[in-house]
Amino acid sequence: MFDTLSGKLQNAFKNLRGLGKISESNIAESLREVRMALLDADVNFKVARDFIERVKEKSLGQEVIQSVHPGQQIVKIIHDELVDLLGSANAGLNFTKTPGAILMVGLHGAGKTTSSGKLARLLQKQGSSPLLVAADVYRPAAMDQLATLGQQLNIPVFIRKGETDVLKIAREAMAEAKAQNRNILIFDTAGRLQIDEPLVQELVQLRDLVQPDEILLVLDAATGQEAVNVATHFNQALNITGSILTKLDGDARGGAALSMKAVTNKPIKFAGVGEKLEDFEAFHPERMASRILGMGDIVSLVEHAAEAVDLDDAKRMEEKMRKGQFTLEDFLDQLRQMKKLGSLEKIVGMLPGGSEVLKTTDMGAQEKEFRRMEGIICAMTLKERRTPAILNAKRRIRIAKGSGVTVTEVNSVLNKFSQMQQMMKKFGKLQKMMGRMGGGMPGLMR
Ligand SMILES: Nc1nc2c(ncn2[C@@H]2O[C@H](COP(=O)(O)OP(=O)(O)O)[C@@H](O)[C@H]2O)c(=O)[nH]1
Ligand SMILES: [Mg+2]
Repeated sequence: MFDTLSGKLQNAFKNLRGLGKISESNIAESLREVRMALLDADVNFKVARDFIERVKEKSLGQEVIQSVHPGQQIVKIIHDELVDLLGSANAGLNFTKTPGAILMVGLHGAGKTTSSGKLARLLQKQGSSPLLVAADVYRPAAMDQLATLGQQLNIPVFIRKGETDVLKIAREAMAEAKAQNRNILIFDTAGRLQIDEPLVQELVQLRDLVQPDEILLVLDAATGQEAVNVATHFNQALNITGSILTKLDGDARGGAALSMKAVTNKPIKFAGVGEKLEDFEAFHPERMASRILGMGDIVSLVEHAAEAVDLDDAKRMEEKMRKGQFTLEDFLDQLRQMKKLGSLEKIVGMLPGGSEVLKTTDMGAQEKEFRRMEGIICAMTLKERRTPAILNAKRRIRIAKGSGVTVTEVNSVLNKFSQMQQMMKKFGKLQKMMGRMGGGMPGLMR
C-alpha cells in the first residue's frame, strides 16, 4: 500500500535522522523531498504546500527535547501532521434512529456494491442485523451481484427486479426492515460514469425520503486527485457524512487518502483493501500514517488475528507450548489458523519492515512450503501426530507416499518440528523466569 510514497518519505528521513541541529537551511532539502514525494503521490498541491509549511513552522519553533535527536523530532512532527491530514481519529458510524440507514453513493465501478456487502458483513459481526437494499434500478446485474453477496454472507437482500421506481423500492424496504427486525438498512445505489444532474436528483430524492444516518461516498483510491474532485461534487450535492476509499490494495499512490479530509472536510470512514468480503477495515489515520512511514501496522494485524483466531484456543496452545506438549496435531492446527489470517504476503506486509522483507523473500514459495507441511502432517495418523517418536523408517515411507513427497522432505519437516519444540521449551522457561522477576515480555505470546 502506497509503496512508492512510503519509500520516498523514508528516503527523505534518512538525511533528517542524523541532523544535530535544526536550521531553516539544513531541513530545506529534506522538506523539499517530502513535498515532491507528496506531489508524486498525487496529493493536492495546496494540501502539500500547507503540509510542508506546518511541518517547517513546528520544526523551527520546537522546544528542544534533550533526550530526542532533533532530526527524529522532525520525523515525529511529520508523522503527527500526516495523522492530522488523514483525519486524526477513526470516525465511526453514527445512528440516530432505528432502523438506521446508510446510503452508499458513488461513481460506476467505484466499489459501491462490493463495499455494501463488506460493510454489512462488518456490522453483522459487530452484532447488528443489516438489510441490504438493491437500489440500483438501471442494471439488473447489479441486483444479482448484491444478491450473491447477501447469500454468501447469509444476510437478507431486498430486491424488486423490474421495479424502476427507486423511491418505491426504498419505502417497501423500510417497511420490510421493520417487519423483519433488521436494524440497519444499507442502500446500494446506482452509479454513473460521471456525476450528472439526473443522478444527483435521484439521490437527493432518495436521501429526502430515507433520511439516512450516513451517506457514504465510495471512491476508487487509484484515481487519485480525481477521487477528490468527485468527492467535492458529491459533497456539495448531498452533504455526505464520510467516504469509503476502495482498492487501497492496488497501485493507489495515496493522493486521494491524503487530500480527502483537507479538501472536503469529511472523514474517510472505511478502507477497501481487496476483492474479498473480509478485505475491509475501519480507516484509522494513525495506523495509516505509520504504515506510510514504514512503521508497520501491528494493531491492524492484531485485530485481524483476533477476528480469525479463537482466543481460548490460543491460550490453550500457549500453555502447551510452554509445557513442551505441543504436538504435530497442534502444529497442523496452527498452520490452518494462519491460513485464516490471509496470505502470508499480506501478514508480513503489515509488520514493521515487512515491505522490505517482501522485496527479498518469495512469500509464494514460503506459502507453498507451509502447504507441503500441511499435506505431510495430514498423511499421518492421529497417533503419529501426537507421538512423533514412533515415526520409524517404514512409517515415514508410507507418509511420503501418502502426501506425494520424498522421505527426505518428511524428515525435514520432522526435524524442523523438533527444533521448534526445543525452542518453545526454552522460551517457556525463559517466560517463567521473567514472570518470577515480575517482568514478563510485553506483547509476546498473549
Ligand atoms: N482490489 C480491489 N477491488 C475492489 C475493491 N472494491 C471493489 N473492487 C472491485 O471493483 C469492481 C467494481 O466494484 P462494484 O462494487 O461492482 O462497483 P460499483 O459499480 O460501484 O457497485 C469489482 O470488480 C470489485 O471486485 C477493493 O477494495 N480492492
Ligand atoms: Mg454496483
